[in-house]
Amino acid sequence: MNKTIIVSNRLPLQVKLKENNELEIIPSVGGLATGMKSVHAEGNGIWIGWSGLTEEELTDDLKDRVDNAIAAEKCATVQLSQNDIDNYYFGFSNRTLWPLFHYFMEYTEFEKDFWESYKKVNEKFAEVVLENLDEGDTVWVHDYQLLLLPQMIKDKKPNTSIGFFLHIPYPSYEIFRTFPWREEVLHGMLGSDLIGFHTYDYERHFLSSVKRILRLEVKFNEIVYYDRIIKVDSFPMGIDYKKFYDAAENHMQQEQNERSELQQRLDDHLQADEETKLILSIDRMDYTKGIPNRIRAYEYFLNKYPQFKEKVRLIMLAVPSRSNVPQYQLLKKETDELVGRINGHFATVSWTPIWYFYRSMPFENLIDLYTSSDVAMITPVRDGMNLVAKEYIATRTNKDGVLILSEMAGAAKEMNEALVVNPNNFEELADAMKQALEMPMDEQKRRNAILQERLARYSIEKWATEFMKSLKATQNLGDVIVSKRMSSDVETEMIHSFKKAEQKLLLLDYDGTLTGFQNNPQDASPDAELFELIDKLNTLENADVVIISGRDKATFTNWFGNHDYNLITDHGVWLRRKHKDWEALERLKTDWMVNIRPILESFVDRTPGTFIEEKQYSLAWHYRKADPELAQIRTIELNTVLTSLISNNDLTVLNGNKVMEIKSSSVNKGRAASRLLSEKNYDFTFAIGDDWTDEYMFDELPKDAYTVKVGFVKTKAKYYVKSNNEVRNLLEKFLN
Ligand code: GDG
Repeated sequence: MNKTIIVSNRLPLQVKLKENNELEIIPSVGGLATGMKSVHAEGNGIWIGWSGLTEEELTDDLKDRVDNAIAAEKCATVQLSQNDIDNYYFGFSNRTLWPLFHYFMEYTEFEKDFWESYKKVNEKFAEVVLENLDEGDTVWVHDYQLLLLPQMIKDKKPNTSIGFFLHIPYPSYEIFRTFPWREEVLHGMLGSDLIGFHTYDYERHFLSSVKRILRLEVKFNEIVYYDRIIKVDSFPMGIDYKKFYDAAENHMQQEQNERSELQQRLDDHLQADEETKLILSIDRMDYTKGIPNRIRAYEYFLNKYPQFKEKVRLIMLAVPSRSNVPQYQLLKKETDELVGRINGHFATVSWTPIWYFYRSMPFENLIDLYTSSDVAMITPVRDGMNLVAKEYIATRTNKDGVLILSEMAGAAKEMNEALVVNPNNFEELADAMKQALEMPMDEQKRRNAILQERLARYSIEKWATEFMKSLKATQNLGDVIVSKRMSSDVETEMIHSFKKAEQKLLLLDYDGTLTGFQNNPQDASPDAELFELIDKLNTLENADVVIISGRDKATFTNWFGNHDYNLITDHGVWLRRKHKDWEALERLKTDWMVNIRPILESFVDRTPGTFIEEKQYSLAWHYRKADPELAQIRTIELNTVLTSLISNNDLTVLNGNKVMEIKSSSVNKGRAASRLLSEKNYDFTFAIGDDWTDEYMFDELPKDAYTVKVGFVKTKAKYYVKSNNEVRNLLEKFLN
């Protein structure tokens, strides 16, 4: 039975060595572990990750015991050394990616050693995944520590269906572009078939980077990546709603003597005065969570609305996190000082404005805090989702309570009924606190009823199921493209017919086919290896090898002047046969150019990065270096502007690969190819090309011709190869 392999940095369990030297495995009860429960439980599903113990901590004897104990939980470990943890985890993950993706550029460290370690550790994860992977399995990779993993798996096992989910924000292109290893990381992620984010904003930022940095075609939310289509979508992560709701219900029914010590203290406070209120704040101690801002805003609130002094208390739980990273130490210091200063300044004999806990608490205490607080103030400066906000609402079984939520948290997108604030605007925060503390009960209930209904419906299980469903659906995405991959069987058959044939014609497009696609057309001149290949092909008996291109005659004369090749240029205007001079296949007018050129110039002026190439019989507007979105708008505009002009002049607009070319309607590669075909009785024809203009050629050739498209796009060719890197190898086959 096919299984799903879940991969995350940490396994959903903790390994503890007890005093009697026995091992204790404590499964995590966190959101992700719950959400993945059904996926993990299915068949022989397995979860791969780090156990939390370094290689140095694992003595030989302990290692096997830990492995076995973990295997019993359907998990497998990736062994990491202390050095790996320092560089890959605390280094690249937490000092490079975490701040960068949360817009903390000033905290971001671009360290080559961190990056090298990150690559090495992702390889280690890949090895363990590959050891456990069988044909037909699905892999679901989680989070920013493993951005390179999808591609590492796909390279080795191309048929594996791979999903990736990012739990933190994906930053705007303007941030991401500063990252030295941006291409590698994007390619790493694109090893997936489905890439999921919490919100549409992260999704569009990612697509924007893919378009601008890798210059890939993006159609709505699908990326064309060589011969694959990758789907990108948003899946806002939910919580285990029932768990929090039920825990709160049980909590409400507790007798006095069953209550925790914390709850008893909270009760004392609440009973001291009818009017007294609690505002809750819970987060990991992390600079993205906006803790100092929140404290300062609370101070501002007490000054702006002094009537709340002695009536309200901020309970702040800050859970220790990554405390060996310097910025976290600074943050802790700043928080301690702020709390001290405010408490010192405002406290009275019977009131301290802030109760501050720097520790983690057991689940029961978390429920104590959620259920006792009238208001929850969750105001991160940047947060992928924020589950605390959702958990607070889930515990409000009477539907009372007010959530103040930062608009910078992914959760704000789906929690409109909360008081959504900009965490940097103290005025707004102070007013929101007042509004929350004074909100009429019926309004609280109305808002929370809507929030709860959504949270109950889109639970964490639903989130996981939806993701898996979407991942499964990506398996059919490739079907829209009709041509078949050039397989080794087809190659063998093709070479067989080639050898048998008496008259053979090979039509080879140049740019993007025989050479790679260059940003600058001038840079695409032929290299020595290509000359050698064409020279050899030219020695084949009874075979006419023709380079057929949209390039102009002058460029080809310059490049191939000294070589005895068959050449067709300007999309079929000029032909130069071996040993012969150039001959015109078409007689064309060019007087239309004076009218069209100024129009193109005005587009060049308004579209940075574009330029005009003037050929003998056509004008081309190249936009490969322009911003892809602007270029898309401009091509639509230019097509419209040209519509009336071209019909009057018998012109055609060819929408090629990042180029629009205006030329006479009566010329195309198809007509040129037909002309050659009519001259000899070819019984074998082969044509290869990457561009839209090559479609004319594919269309005109006989049914039994071998037509090959370079790249994975809609085409009239029968076969395709993945990229132009494969073209030369394919042509070599004719020589064997
Ligand atoms: C990342 C993203 C995204 C907190 N304190 C205690 C405790 N918790 C639990 C909460 C909640 C979880 O930890 C925190 O989740 P968040 O979503 O708020 O934040 P991150 O840890 O930063 O998580 C985030 C998330 O991934 C999921 O994709 O939402 O944006 O940064 O479940 O209840 N639990 C216990 N004691 C504590 O003291 N038991």
